Amino acid sequence: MRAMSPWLSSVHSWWLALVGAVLFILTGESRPVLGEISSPTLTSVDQTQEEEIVVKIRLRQFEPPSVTLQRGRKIKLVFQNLDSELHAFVPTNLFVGVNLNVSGNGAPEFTDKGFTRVIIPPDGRAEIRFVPEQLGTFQYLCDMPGHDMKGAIVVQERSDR
Ligand SMILES: [Cu+2]
Repeated sequence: MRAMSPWLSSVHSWWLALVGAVLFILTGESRPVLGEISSPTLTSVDQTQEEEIVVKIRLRQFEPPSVTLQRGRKIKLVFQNLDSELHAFVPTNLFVGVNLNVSGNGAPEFTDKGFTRVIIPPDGRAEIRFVPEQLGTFQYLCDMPGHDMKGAIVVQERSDR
């Protein structure tokens, strides 16, 4: 037998699940075969779904001051500036070697070390999409002159597996 491509093999297992469901319906086997079928489906949906976490910036403070992300899970981290002045999100180490996407109406800055900060206008927002890979606590700050603003991003092991 020929080796199956990953795509074919996922179609293959999906097909097996479908056959299982049909057999269940036809034979009326007692306990929920459906539960066994739906759990792999949920897992695959979960892997593509991103989690959204919003940090509000109000009165020169990050709210909440600490957020927790799960390693390996797609995240959309949103900074929402509710003040009438500029703020910046300046990460330390969290994004070293990490692919990310910055959207919103902020002004992101990149150097040869990667993403270094994003300046967020009054009533503006910055959205950072990435997959955290490194465990730990990562401090961040706002480096606007006179602003003493700090926050933390905690990356922990996924709890759902
Ligand atoms: Cu600030």
